[in-house]
This record gives sequence, structure tokens and C-alpha cells, in this order.
Amino acid sequence: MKKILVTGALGQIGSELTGKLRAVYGADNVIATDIRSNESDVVFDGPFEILDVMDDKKMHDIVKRNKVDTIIHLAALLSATAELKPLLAWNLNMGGLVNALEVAREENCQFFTPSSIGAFGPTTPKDHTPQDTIQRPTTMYGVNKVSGELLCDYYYHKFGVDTRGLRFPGLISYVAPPGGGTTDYAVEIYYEALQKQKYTSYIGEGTYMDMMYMPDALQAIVSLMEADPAKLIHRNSFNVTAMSFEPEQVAAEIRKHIPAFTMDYQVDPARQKIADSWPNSIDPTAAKEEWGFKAEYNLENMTVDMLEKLKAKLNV
Ligand code: AKB
Repeated sequence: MKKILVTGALGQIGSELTGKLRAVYGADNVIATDIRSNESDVVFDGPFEILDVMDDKKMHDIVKRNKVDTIIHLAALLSATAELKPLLAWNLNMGGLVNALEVAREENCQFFTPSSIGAFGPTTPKDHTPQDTIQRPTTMYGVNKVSGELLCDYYYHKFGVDTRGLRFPGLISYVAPPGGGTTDYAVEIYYEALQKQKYTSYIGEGTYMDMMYMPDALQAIVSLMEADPAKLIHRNSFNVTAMSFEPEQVAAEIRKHIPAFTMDYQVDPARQKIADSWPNSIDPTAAKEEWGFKAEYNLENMTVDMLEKLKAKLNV
């Protein structure tokens, strides 16, 4: 049975991953941590500790005290925030990562951290972006993600730390909002469709980006962490995606359920610039071949589920 530490457990991924890990490995075996606390299942349904990932001593202490053997390091700033505060992003995204990797090395822990489609840049092939390709991102977030992939490779080759990672696309979910990302529009649109029957997209017409529904992302993390290490050629990080769409396509899908829904555009130049530097669609073949990655949700069945779950949550 694993004993898992999750950092950034109150963020978009952690808010749902913690519950999934507790269901799979037992509530007492998943220690959730975040820089803040709140009134959520993550805090109440199992061990929870306040942890700033810049505090390497406290992280080490929590890992040692709880005999943790697996670290899932999620705490990080997303792309749009990182572009607004590049120095903070470098310090937090890289500082937190190296602290967590050092603890993993010292305590012999298996290690997961997400990379992103943000690890690609304008000179990367835009369609069916290969697993191994040009990575010259032009955003601070992208610089952090490529550096993180390389650092995780280094800890594996140099110290034998069992590091694993995924290049996530935009993640769509109804539990916790993402906050500070470029792909967040694809979450906001569902909330506003139900609450206001209209949405103003800050991402322009015709801008394709990869996306994935949260249940597929969570399953991908568990599957990768359970995968036979002998089969992993690409440890850090695998391309994974479930769909690629532009704003009008998600609006049209929502309109099938809410016919009155309308969308217009007010493009945010900063986030549009980031989106324009990312691929239209990435190729997840290596993840499928090396550890059996599979996505259950496409735009159609995700929209049905999102609207149903959000209706209940928002009471609309
Ligand atoms: C973001 O938009 O910053 C993230 C990502 C794709 O990594 N959702």
C-alpha cells in the first residue's frame, strides 16, 4: 500500500485527485497539503497539513514523520499568472519542484509532477505534436515546465528517483476552478452558460487547444504511477490529450442542451499570445503504447456530465 504526500492539494487537480487517491489507497494513506486550508473534503476526509512548498524542512519532516513513499507535487502557478509574475513563477515553480525532488531523493520516494502543453512553443509542430520534438517555449510557465521535465529526468538518471510526469492539456472540471491558466475559458464557459446563458470568450475564434476532462486526468495519473517501470521509455513527460477544440465548438455543444446560450468575444491579448504559442493538438501515442493511456470523455459526453454536475452544484 502506498503512503502518498500531495502538495497543492486544494488546487484544481488536487481537489479531486486527493479523493481519488484516498478511495484507491485508503484515506489515512494520503496526506494532503496546501499553503492554505478551507472547508472541503480534502481537509476533512483524511490527514491534512499546511505546507508552503518553499519550506523544504517542513516538507521533509512531513514525509519522514508519515513514512511517505510517494510524492505527488502539484503546487505551481499556471501560465497566465506566471506571465504576470515571472520571477515569482520561477521561484515557486522551480524552487518548489527542486525541494520536492530533494525530499524524494533523500527519502527514496516515487515522484509525480505535471508538465503541460505549455512546454511547447511557437517553433514546435502545431498539429499532432510529437512526443519528442522542439521545445522552445516563449512563456515563463513553459520555461518552468521544460526545465521541470529535464530536472525530473536528471533526478532519475543521476539518483535513481522514480520520477514520472504527464504533459497535461487544459483540464476541465466542476469541483475547484483552475485559476490563472490560459485554458480556463473552457471551464468558465460551462458556469456562465448555466448562470447567465451567455459567455464572453477571452480566447479568440479559431484558436484550437488540447483539453481533457478531469476524471481522465486523474485516471492517467494513477495509471502512470502504477505502470511497469521497465516499459517507460518517456518518464517525464508523456503527451496526453482527449480532445482539441476552439471556443465556438464548445459553445455549439452547450447550445445542444441550452438553446438560448450565446457567446461573443473580447480577446485578452496576453492570454491569446500564450495560446497562439501552444500546439493545436498533441499526439498521445507514446502514452498509449508505454502504459495504456486511454481517455473516456470527448467534447460530447464531457458536456453532458459537466452540465449535469454543475446544475446540481450551482442549484440552477
Ligand atoms: C494553463 O492554461 O496554464 C494550464 C495548462 C495547459 O498547463 N491549464
